[in-house]
Amino acid sequence: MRPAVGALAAWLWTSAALAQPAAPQVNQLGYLPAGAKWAALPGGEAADFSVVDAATGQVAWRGALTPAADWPAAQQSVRLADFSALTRAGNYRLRVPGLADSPSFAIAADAYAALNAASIKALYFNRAGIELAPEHAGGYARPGGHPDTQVRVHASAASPARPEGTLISSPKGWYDAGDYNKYIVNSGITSYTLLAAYEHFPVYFQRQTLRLPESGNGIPELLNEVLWNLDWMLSMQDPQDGGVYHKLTNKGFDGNVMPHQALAERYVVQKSTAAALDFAAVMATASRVYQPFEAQRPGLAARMLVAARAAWAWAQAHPREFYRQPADIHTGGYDDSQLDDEFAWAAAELYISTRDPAFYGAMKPERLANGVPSWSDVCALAWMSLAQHRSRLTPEADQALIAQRVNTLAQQLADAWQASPYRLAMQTGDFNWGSNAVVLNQAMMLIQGYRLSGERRQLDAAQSALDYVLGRNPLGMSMVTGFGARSPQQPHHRPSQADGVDAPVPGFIVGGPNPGQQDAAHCPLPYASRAPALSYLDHGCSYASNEVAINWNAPLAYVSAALQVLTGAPP
Ligand code: G3I
Ligand code: 9MR
Repeated sequence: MRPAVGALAAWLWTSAALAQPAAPQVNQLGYLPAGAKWAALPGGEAADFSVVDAATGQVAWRGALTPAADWPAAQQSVRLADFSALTRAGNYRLRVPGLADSPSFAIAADAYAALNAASIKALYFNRAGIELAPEHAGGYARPGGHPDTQVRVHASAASPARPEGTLISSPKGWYDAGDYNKYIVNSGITSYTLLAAYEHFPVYFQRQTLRLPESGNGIPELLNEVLWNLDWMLSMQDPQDGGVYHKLTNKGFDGNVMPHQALAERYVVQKSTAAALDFAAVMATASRVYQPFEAQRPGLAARMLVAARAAWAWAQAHPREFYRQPADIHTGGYDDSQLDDEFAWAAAELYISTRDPAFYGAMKPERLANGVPSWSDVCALAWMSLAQHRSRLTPEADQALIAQRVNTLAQQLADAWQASPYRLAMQTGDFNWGSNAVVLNQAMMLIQGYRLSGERRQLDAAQSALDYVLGRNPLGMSMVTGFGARSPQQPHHRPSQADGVDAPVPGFIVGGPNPGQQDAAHCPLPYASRAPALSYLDHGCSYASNEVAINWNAPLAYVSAALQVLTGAPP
């Protein structure tokens, strides 16, 4: 895509927009007829708002704005407009005297269906080791890159059967993000979140079509896409001992080139406890999800469970093999030295899939907290799976504890949402690297609460989170490439930057506002603001606020599908 001019224009636009916010902020894709509908705007004089038909200008709804209140995350005074009771399908704009009209948005029964499909298709666009053919990729077709059939065992990963320099084959998988490396820890939470989406909403995904190379093979599209990554993950296990390499990587990050032009030597690096446990959890989960597809992939489900047990056994024997980046490796770390949550998550998934109570005990459930998940904190994934499978657990499982952990977190998030001047559970300190995914993982946990309790407030708070990433934010932009009236144009994503196509690869959510600004020294333009919720730069340089990543797309896929399915028919 073309860099400088667009970026400068975007920066000027952002600066101007920050100086004088021009329009009410809405979910630029729109709202479900029966869903909550909130818009936001800066503090000011007007008392009322209207929702007008986008074509005719006819007023469809009038309401009162909430009083102005300070929202510390944006260091701004904000007001809200609630038009949840408007349920008639159509295309609308929000109008407030003294401001420009909002971008147009829909109220539609399928408001998030295309977004959901694109959020999964984005992972296809990030597949390693395969040509993207025009019939599947359209204008984003490209040659294959990184076959990874001849990968060297790095010194840190050497073992008697595989000494340093041994060549192994570890093809397929998704590129992690804007870079071209493949990391087990981040692949783990990503694959799991998508498998959970399928376990929770199977009918929705059985009906979805994505135009993948595998389409029509009898496996639902989402599961076809995830399988591309699971096949890679399986090849990252050392068959000799069950250990799992932490990552498959170059020594340093590639330049801004297309996959087939990136020819640096690839390595598998250090077996780690975190990789083994995340691998065990995902393979245990996958063994139950793919079990019905024995005809399509004979033996796969059983092989996955064997692989999960072997990785678990390795982790028991090597409980403190924390990842330590070797001196000659400079790519992403995903290093974590607090692994109680990883142990518990792997134990939970093995328990659910095997029904062996010993795994329930290994979870140490009474000591296991719950919290919004991230690549480094996976305790929530254990509770989420236990709640999903609660009616099929053995008597050892503490049903009250499972419900309590899920509900307590959802209530805390719903309380924070209700108390927030912006109606967002995010606290100022939650805005860090990948903040858009923090918002969406909060929503995923609110949805777990709603699925147990049916408490409407939790669903509404999750809706607010999706609204936020789709444009009801103080930047006034949708954070998903190709979706909404204003969306990221210059993501830190090597294919988007090197493919010669103006528009970025669609369906990716960018990391979002991050006051850490760790990339500032690499950027030719300054961020327009330091305020946590405004600290964002739509420029290819900005890997700390404008990169894409598979683990950020996964909760987007989960939440958009969940709201489609759960919000129901209009009252
Ligand atoms: O959680 C702490 C918080 O407690 C603290 O207050 C705050 C203050 O700095 O930091 C928070 O931690 C941040 C963490 O992200 C949150 O997840 C770290 O500062 C920040 O450095 C860390 O960034 C990670 C980044 O890699 C750099 O290591 C991101 O999580 C992670 O998503 C990102 O992942 C990269 C891969 O390494 C390489 N591929 C691209 C991918 C996406 O950018
Ligand atoms: O492209 C890299 C991105 O995927 C990572 O998230 C980020 C942080 O590890 O690093 C990026 O690479 C940058 C490197 O760290 C410093 N030199 C500039 C690179 C981006 O062009």
